[in-house]
Amino acid sequence: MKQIRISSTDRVFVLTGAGISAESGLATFRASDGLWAGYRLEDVCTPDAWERDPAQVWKFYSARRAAASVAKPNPAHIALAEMEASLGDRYFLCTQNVDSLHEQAGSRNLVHMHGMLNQSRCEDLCGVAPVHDTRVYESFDQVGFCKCGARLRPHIVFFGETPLDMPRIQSEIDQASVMIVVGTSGSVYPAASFVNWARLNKARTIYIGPEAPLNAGAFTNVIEGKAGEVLPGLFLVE
Ligand code: BV8
Repeated sequence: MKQIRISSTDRVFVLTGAGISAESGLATFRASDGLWAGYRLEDVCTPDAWERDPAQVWKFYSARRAAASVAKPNPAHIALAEMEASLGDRYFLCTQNVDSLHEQAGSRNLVHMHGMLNQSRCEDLCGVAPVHDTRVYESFDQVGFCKCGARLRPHIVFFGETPLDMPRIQSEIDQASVMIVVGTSGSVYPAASFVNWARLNKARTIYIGPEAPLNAGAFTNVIEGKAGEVLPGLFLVE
């Protein structure tokens, strides 16, 4: 595989999706045996779902916590952490994933734009910060309460809710000369628009995954393959 140069002046923005965690054993969303195969989005990942059946939402996210608790970073997570170590503050990682595999691999300068499995937050957004919470709730009556008395919910961005850290993400995209997107179908916005924003700034845009994403046309390079096999050694950082 021909290596892709990262020059001494390049600034890199990386976006990852569920595909980068697939080789760590975590299900993606839209694969035939994926997360959504067992659930309807509307039943587990919307504010209405939370209002209507919070127990079902916690059942879904508790199962995700259990799966994530035994997953380990794969060579793709490690390759990105090594790229960050080489580039320092010329590297930024935005993940759509809610697992902590990037952190476990050594990534430091990152945001989780759709939240994190290992945190819970006040359902009323009372102002109390999200709390570290890895509990796998067997039943809804085990779910704790916020200091304000409201129920705790997963610290997850549901459909219809505003993604986290958007001002920081926008600023990093505006400064990036290279955008690397790994393992995402390009089906959810605004994440699927990031590549278009990068192209507006004349950035090189590279996609890595086994099948072309829905927004494949916006990429200067589409490299087909599994992230854990293709990413290590793909980029030559000068
Ligand atoms: C918002 C929660 C306003 C955490 C998630 C019409 C047009 C534009 C927008 C909309 C629209 N209609 C509705 C919207 C808005 C909506 C949206 O996009 N809906 C979709 C369905 C059309 N978006 C929202 O509501 C968002 N909020 O828009 O607010 C706003 C906008 C801008 C600024 C301020 C406010 C909030 C969306 C967040 C929803 N929460 N997750 C969780 O449960 O995990 S979304 C969830 O699905 C993920 O977080 C991720 O973002 C998304 C897509 O999943 P992927 O990661 O791409 O996974 P998928 O299974 O789809 O694909 C896996 C890929 O991996 C595949 O391509 C596969 O080939 C590849 N792969 C497989 N194996 C490997 C691999 N790749 C590499 N290596 C491998 N081994």
